Amino acid sequence: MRKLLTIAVAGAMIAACTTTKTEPEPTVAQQLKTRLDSLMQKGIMFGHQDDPFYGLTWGYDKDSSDVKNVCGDYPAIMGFELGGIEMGDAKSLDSVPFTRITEEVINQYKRGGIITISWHPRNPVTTIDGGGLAGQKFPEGTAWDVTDSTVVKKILPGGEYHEKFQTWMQRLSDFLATLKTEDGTKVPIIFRPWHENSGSWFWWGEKLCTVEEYKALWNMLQDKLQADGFDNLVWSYSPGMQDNLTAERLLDRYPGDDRVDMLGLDGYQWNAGEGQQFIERGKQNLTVLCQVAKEHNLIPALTECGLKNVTDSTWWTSTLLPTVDGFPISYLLVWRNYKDEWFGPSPSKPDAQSFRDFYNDEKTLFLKEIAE
Ligand code: BMA
Repeated sequence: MRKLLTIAVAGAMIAACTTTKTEPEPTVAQQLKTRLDSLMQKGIMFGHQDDPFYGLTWGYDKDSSDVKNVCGDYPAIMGFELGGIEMGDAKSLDSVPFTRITEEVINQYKRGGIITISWHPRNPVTTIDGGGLAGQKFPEGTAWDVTDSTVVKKILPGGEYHEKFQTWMQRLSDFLATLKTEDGTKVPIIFRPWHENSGSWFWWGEKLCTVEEYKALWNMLQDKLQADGFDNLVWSYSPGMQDNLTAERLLDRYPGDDRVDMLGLDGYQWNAGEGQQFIERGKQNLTVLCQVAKEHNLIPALTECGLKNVTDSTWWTSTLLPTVDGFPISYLLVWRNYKDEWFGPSPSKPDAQSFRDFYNDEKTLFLKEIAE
């Protein structure tokens, strides 16, 4: 009897344990990852940098977008750039007021779209303290200033500029904290710092720091933002496209499976006649990207791409679509429509029809097809 009672009590305890055990609520970032995974089954999302701020024929109107003005729908993904926030500037390096960036991030979230953020922080060693670009000639002091090849080392713990960079990271953190709705809901963000590190045009580029220093840089920023409570960031690691990319090459500075959620590539076509090379290189790179992403349980994406000034009027359907066709990537994002250098469509340009055909293709996803 006593034995029976013991068994009954033990059984009840086990039952109580299993029924009361609750799964922890998924974080905002985990929820975005789940959404990205399921959207990937539907198609490839289209993204555009700085989409709601300015276009080729307008600037700072409300509810405008060159993409929407061409095809009637917003991009599924909008890219936003935070370069300048580290200085405490009011406007980004691309002249967008940070208050407007906060507004448009929230607008895109509320309409059911997805947000990705890049950051081209100035060079903390060569930049003039507190002085913006005053008196400095481009690229002096900018992210593209590679005159000092030991910047990363100098901002890591123990480095001469470590404290200065901590202030810069704090300013970034303070801005990210503004990305929430009125009821305090944090906006999910794909965050893509220290990108294109396989090239050497940014101060964090390949020839400017060792593998260990690069990883320490990644970890320093990630640890800081995690300590500040940002569980709404999906971390995207995005080197550049390369000729004959290999898995080893793609991963040679990879911060690790516990630190990365998305694996991206950035790759451009610079001249009209080079579409075939873009397709071939793109397919080769995407093959490796998708394979590695699968093995490491990462979400693959073409995190930046485009043809400079869209000088081929059929580019969207003759080049971009065949490049990505058949690859299970989450999204592709074309860079901003700046008057001197643009990558998106515009109603005022001859590629508008090709873009509408691209929009109508069943593989591409725009806002209306992803909004819940
Ligand atoms: C580059 C160019 C620059 C811009 C930077 C950050 O590719 O578009 O003009 O400042 O991105 O957005």
